Parts: sequence; C-alpha cells; structure tokens
Amino acid sequence: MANLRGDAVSSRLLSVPDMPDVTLVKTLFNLTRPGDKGQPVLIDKQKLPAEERLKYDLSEKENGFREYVSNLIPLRRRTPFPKPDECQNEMYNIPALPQTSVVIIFMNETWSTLLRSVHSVLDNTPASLLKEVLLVDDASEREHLKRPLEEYLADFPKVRLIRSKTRIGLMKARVIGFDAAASSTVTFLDSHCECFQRWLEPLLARVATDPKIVAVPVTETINSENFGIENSNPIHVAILTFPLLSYDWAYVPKREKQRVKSLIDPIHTPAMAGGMFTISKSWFERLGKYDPELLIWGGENTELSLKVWMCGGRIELIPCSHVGHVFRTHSNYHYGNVKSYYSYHRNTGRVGNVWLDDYKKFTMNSDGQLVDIGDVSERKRLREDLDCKSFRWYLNNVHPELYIVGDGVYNGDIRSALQPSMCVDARDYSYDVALEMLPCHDNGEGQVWDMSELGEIRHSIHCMDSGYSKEVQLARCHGEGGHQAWKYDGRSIHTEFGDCIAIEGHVLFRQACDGSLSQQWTWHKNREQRNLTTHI
Ligand code: LR7
Ligand code: MN
Repeated sequence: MANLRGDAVSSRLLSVPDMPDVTLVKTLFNLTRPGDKGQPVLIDKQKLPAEERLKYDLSEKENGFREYVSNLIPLRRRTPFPKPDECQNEMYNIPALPQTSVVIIFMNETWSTLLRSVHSVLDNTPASLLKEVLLVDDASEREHLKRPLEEYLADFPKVRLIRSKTRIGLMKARVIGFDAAASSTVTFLDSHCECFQRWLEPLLARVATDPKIVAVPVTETINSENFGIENSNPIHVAILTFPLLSYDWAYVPKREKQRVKSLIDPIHTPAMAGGMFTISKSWFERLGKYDPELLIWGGENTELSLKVWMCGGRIELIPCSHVGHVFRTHSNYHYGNVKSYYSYHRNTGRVGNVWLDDYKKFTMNSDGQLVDIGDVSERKRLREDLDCKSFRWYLNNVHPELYIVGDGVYNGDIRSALQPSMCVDARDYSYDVALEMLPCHDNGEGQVWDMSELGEIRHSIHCMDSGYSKEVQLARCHGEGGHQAWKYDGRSIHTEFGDCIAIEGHVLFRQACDGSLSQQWTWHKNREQRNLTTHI
C-alpha cells in the first residue's frame, strides 16, 4: 500500500465541484486512513462547513450512494481477510490454476468506485493468474470516463478499455468483454466492487476441477453511506423468485448444510445474483452466452442460473471467496430509449418462455401478457441442442424447497367444516392479531393459501405461525420450520406437537386436537410433494 497513487489522482480531480475537501475533512474527523481494511468512514454532517455539506447531500442523489464518502477513501484500500477463519489455512496450487480475464462493465460509473474496483483486482490477485482486466464502457456520458480515464489507465498495462459506441445494455457489454478475453476463464464483476484478499484462487480452483462449474464469490455489502464493508454472516444463497423472475437471498437449505463437510466447502446455489462469477470460456460459449435480445438490465442472471443447472453444469457459492458490492439506493443511469419496465418484462418474459415449461404460468410475462417478448425460437433451439433437462427436474433436484406462489402442495382457499361458507382470510396482512374467518369470495386476494414443501401455509411471504400465544397469526416466512410448519391430513391442520387449528368465534386458535368439527378444514390438493432429500 505504499503507493497511494489513487490519492494523487483524487486530489487532481479536486477541482470537480462535488469532490470533498479531503484535507479539511480528514482533519475535522481525525481520519488517518479512511476506510482502511473496510472500516466505515463516519462523518457527522452537522459538523461539515456549509459548502461541504451541500456536496455531501447532493452526492447521494446523483449516484444512489454517498459518493462524497467514497471520494474520501483512497482508490487503493486494503480489504478484509475473508471469513471463516478456516480460509486462512487453505492452500492453492497457483501454478496449476488457469488464468482469468476479469471483465468489468460500466455505464456512467463514479470515478472512485470504478477505479477502486480495478485496483482491488490488481492488488488482490496473483499477477500470474491475471491475464488482463477488460473494462467495457457501455457508452458512458460522464466526462471523467473519457480522456481522464484513458490517461489514468495508461499506467496499467494489464488493463484494457473497450468502448461501445452505442448503449447496448449490461448483457451485450459483458459479451463484448467475454469475446475479447484471451484466457480460458472469464471473471465478471460490477463496476462498484472490491475484491477481498485471495478472492480469485478459490474460484479458479473450482472451475479447474470441472469446467461446467460456475463459481460465485460471497457478496459482501459495501455500505452505500459510509463505505464500510460488512461481513456476511451467515452466508446466503441466491434463489429465483416468482412471479418476477428475479432473485432473492435465502438461508442455505438444511439439506445442503448436511451435505457439505465443512464451513468452507463449495455450496450448491440454485441461482446467482448475476454480476460476479467465474466461468470457463468454453462453457459460457456452449451455453450460448446471453440471449442477444436482452436489453439494458435484468433477466440475464435468471437465464444463466437456469441453463447452467438444467444443461448439465452447476453453480457453486465459494465460502472463501468474497467480493464487496455497493448496493445503490437508486440507479445512477437512465435506460436510453427504452423504459425500464419494458426492458425488464421483455427480458424475464423471454427467459421464462424458453426455460420454465408449464411453470411459466406462474410468472408475469412469459407469454407476453405485459409487453412483447419477440421471437424466442433461436433460444428454444439452443435448449434442445444442449439437451437440457426440464424445469420440473430443476425443482426436484436443484431447489426442492423453492416456493412458487400458486404452486403449493395444497392450494386455494381453506374452508371451515363447521362454517362451510367461511374461509381463512389474511385480510390486511397484520402480524400481531389472530387470523380471521370471512365469507368465502372466490376472487383470490387474502383467501388463497399455498402449502409449501416445508409445511408452511403461505400467502406470498406471509406464513401462518403458531408461536404467538394460542392465536394463529401471520408472520414473515422464515423457512426454518418450527412454529411455521404444519401438516394437513385432509381434515385437520396440525403442528407436530399435536395442536390443531380451530375456529373460536370468527378467529383461528390452536387447540389440542380432538376431531371436532371446528378443527376440520377443506383445502385443495394440488400436486405431490417434491423430494426434499435429493442431492445432485
Ligand atoms: O445499460 C447498462 N450497461 C451497463 O454496463 C446498465 C448497467 N451496466 C453496468 C453497470 O455499470 C454495472 O457495472 O452493469 C453492471 C450492473 O448494473 P447495476 O450495478 O445497476 O446492477 P445491480 O447491481 O443493481 O444488479 C444485479 O442484477 C443485475 C441484473 O441484470 C446484474 O446481473 C448485476 O450485475 C447484478 N449485480 C450483482 O450481482 C452484484 C452483487 C449482488 C447484487 C445486486
Ligand atoms: Mn451493481
């Protein structure tokens, strides 16, 4: 860290209006090495002089993160050592690993976050493993990304800047970088990332054992206000979500926790967030890269997650590889001449149509219900050529726990045998009151319930929970069973402790099961349970 060139360059840009007065702020808050090792930079804005406070305030609005704080941190800062501690004992046979080309795409990225991404790659990667860093500019407009960027990068021979003349969106930008890459593996990153020490070796080690493994680092949050890097605990996998066909974070499934032998073993993950992963060049090529019709943002992560698994590969989350990412509060770029709504639904519509078989009915736009999805026949042909498995196979084998709204083992309204015209109603989804019975209305809304594979009785993210007094209440689903696990035997709905759901008055209570009519329910059986014990 002796050479803090980054500092020099930030000072050169001090004339740009929104750069902080670094010397002043450092003195004011006693900051010697701001942000070192991922420490947060804590600024009490009340103590800033008026002119500085204005820049501080504006910088969040313009970027979706506190650029002001980012600019106080050197372009080269040390990142934390990865957890768990066992990672420190891991040895990698570096000469035996393949090289990688790191592809970082960007559109109007802030100077300090972009260059901190680049430096974090250069500083935390063994030179012999790093073939090159390819920066792909998706037709940015901001001035600092033109000449100043070229001049800055001139000193770093491994870094190459590739410009797209027109705005092409993140998928095509990645493909341009991929096509230009000279090594046998490619590693993608977003343009506001920071790699931890030894982030790359464990990713390459996995791809080296099997080129069909796509290796994903653990995403750490770089706080968008203070740029502290938070260590994720526990590690979460990414999963697909319905009906949006996006992704969410979830606990590592029990089944997978039992399969792995140690805390640092690669974890099978059903999906990936999409921005950061290592893939072998031949595998991404064979998989048809990304659908070339995808626009701007969204959907490509779902496409890749599904086809990697369904076409014979595997996505692994690597506990010892960590990369920080700034989660913005809002996007800092516009969508060019398309609308984000259009682009997102078109993208996920195409992906759903090609990859989800019958399950596409649980998504929003797989048949173009909202916006046109164009012609997908080429992508369907690709799926056939690759002889990929069905989405049902994915559900049974890769992610049996996945809950899809409308696809419960039991599904529909839950009627009382005592009062057959009354249904369990989630009403306004309040959490600390007993669930109520209301007249059945057959128009969905709060009366449609799914029983998930885990025995949850779900209304979207809300679950029936027996953990609050004797009342049966709604709570946010946690996926851990316990008070949210139920069994339905065609008559009673009960917990594993022998308590049944009963009506008392017009609300739901938990009582010792006694077979009485107030404890009997009708609910529609929808399909067989998936096999929760399968392993790939
Ligand atoms: O038109 C564009 N052209 C681009 O080059 C739009 C974006 N981009 C660049 C952009 O500068 C950035 O480097 O593409 C990258 C991703 O865009 P973000 O940072 O706005 O996306 P995100 O971090 O909000 O969203 C996540 O989901 C996206 C779905 O399309 C992409 O897969 C992102 O890469 C992905 N980010 C991550 O996976 C980072 C970690 C977890 C998260 C979030
Ligand atoms: Mn991002």
